[in-house]
Amino acid sequence: MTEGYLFKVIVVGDAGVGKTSLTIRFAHGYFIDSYLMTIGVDLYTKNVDLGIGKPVKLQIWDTGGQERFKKLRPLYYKGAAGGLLVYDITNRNSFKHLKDWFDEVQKYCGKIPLILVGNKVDLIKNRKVSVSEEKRLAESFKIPHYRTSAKTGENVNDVFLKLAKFIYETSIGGKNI
Ligand code: G3D
Ligand code: MG
Repeated sequence: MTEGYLFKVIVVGDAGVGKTSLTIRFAHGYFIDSYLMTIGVDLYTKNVDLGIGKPVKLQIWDTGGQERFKKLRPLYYKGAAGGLLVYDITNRNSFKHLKDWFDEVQKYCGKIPLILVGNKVDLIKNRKVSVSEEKRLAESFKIPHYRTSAKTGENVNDVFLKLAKFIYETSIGGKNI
């Protein structure tokens, strides 16, 4: 009998956009497992309640600042059930590079559930990406879009929960545990 689900979640985007901060903000206070740290990946796990009567565990893989380290990629992407595509709303380049990140995820993982995440919304006054640009990109990727702040916590839980639901509903990559 199925007792629950385990979803591997990846968080991709340029260095400095806040991937580690978002992950730690979400997983804070829960068991942190860093056994892959030596190969440049930190692993965080957190249970989420999707109201489905079975536990869902998110296992979040965070690169240890080696976003562009090619050798790590196959391992990092292998078996990912879904992911966050993160940019920094105050950094135009991080937005421009999203297409590359999107293509890379598709190359290694196929069509897994993804969410577009504009982080650092607490710095909205310094935004360098317009609402219409964000909207257009999310539409072209056909994925939902959120703005978050790892600093204030705004939308952080929601975005991971939304992704967990999205993965569950599409039932791709969920493993029984
Ligand atoms: P990364 O894992 O994608 O490389 P980090 O990004 O989580 O290491 O964050 C990079 C920097 O951005 C950090 O600042 C971090 O504190 C900051 N940061 C992350 N999320 C937010 C946010 O939501 N709002 C604001 N204002 N800052 C954020 P430092 O100064 O340590 O480089
Ligand atoms: Mg990091």
